Amino acid sequence: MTTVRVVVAGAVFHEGRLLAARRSAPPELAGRWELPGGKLEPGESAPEALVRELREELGIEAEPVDRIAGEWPLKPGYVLQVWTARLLEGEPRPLEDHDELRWLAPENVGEVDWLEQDRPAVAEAAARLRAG
Ligand code: 9L3
Ligand code: MG
Repeated sequence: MTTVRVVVAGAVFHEGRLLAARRSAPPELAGRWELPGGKLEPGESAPEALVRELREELGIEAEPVDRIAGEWPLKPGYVLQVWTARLLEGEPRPLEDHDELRWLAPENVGEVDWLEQDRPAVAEAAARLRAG
């Protein structure tokens, strides 16, 4: 049996902007921008994993809001799911796996070099921000 592992990422919104994070690792992904997140641990739901990952990677408290419909293949055996999330507390800092962060207005989301797999969810997140 093949088990597909889920990676959950957050489209974190605050004051009408979307948080983008530049990866510092692994080497083949370093320099590319993503919606921050990571792998589910055994027994975790996607929203639970997202809250944990955002705390570990960025030092923020965030509340998952809605799943963005879709599932995007990553490296073999992994798929990406994306949730919108609201920043509750803290100023994001690149504590782990990132070296730069940016808050992007919806009209500026195209300014960074997103990982291919994140692009459909980023487009949807920007559309939701534009819609208010
Ligand atoms: N990944 C792709 N897009 C994302 C995230 C959070 C992750 N928005 C890919 C990169 C890695 C794998 O998923 O190959 C696991 O991510 P992590 O645990 O290294 O963040
Ligand atoms: Mg991660």
